[in-house]
Amino acid sequence: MDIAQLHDKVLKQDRRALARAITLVESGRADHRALASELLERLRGSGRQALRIGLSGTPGVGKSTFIESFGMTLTAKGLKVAVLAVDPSSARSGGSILGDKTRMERLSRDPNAFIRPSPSQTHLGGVARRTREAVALCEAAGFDVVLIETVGVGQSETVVAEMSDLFLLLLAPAGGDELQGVKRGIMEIADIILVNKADGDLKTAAMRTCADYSGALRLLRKRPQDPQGFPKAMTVSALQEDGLETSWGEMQALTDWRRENGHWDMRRAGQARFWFEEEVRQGLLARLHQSPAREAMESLARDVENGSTTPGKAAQRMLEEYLSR
Ligand SMILES: Nc1nc2c(ncn2[C@@H]2O[C@H](COP(=O)(O)OP(=O)(O)OP(=O)(O)O)[C@@H](O)[C@H]2O)c(=O)[nH]1
Ligand SMILES: [Mg+2]
Repeated sequence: MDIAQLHDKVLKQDRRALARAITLVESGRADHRALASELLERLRGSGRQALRIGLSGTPGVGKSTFIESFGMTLTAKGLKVAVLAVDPSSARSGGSILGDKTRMERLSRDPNAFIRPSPSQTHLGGVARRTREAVALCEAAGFDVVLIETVGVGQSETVVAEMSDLFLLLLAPAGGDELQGVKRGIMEIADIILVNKADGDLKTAAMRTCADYSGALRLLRKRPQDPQGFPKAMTVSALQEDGLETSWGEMQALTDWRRENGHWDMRRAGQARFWFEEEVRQGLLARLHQSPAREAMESLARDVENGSTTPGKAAQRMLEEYLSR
């Protein structure tokens, strides 16, 4: 594979080259990893930055519908939009973005849009790196907006938030008692809560839910990266394409403020540090499962079991002899 050529084509936004580059970063093969690293290192020089928007919501809340109509709103403005997904549960069927590519029919045919199905991986750490690198590729290819979708299960929201400039939480209209259903930790990372399906019979309930969440957001601790009025909740209808322009306006207002006040750069720097540390942690963990560390671990564990050494002493030996190089 010619990395220099791939690099040039990605920079020129050649979609097939971009797809190939993403396949490369998704590969687990050692030689592919090396090529992917080289490609990413070269592309780092492009200096291009997209607005990375993380989007989370439970199954059925309308993520796909929203991405399609919101994506179309953006492409109609001449913006180039890429859609990626973090989907940690390989067990999940039907709702995956892969199946969605047919559902997001209009957007996937739009020349200004690029939709990439989520890599089929069970390990969240692996998915995180691949998605993060795919985001970097889309950025280098000159996309203005990169949407990163995840289903609201477990920690995937946090992973997506750590690679986004903005984090959107999509909710469905509900009775007030369901407010507790959204974990506090998720509320705390949301920049904008969108209560979807604010149309027809559901409109009143959506407005009530929105008011409930507005109240709940006001009770959260003030974050330095927010101007007055953020984080905020608002209603949209992805199906009827209502409120999309308004929500885009809010996203821009928030982004502009953060850029002007240094929070954009600070957040990106913090994220770069976070992912560096995370990679080191993951790399160390991986080495525990390789020879000779694996065998040493087993043998020392037996020594600890039969009392011939202490856990502390054995751990020290393990770290110094087998993981220090
Ligand atoms: N009334 C109404 N229905 C909507 C709206 N948005 C989505 N829906 C419907 O809600 C259902 C689920 O929508 P999807 O967009 O597939 O939801 P999703 O969050 O992508 O679901 P998963 O991919 O399974 O996680 C579909 O029947 C949509 O037509 C909306 O704004 N209003
Ligand atoms: Mg979907």
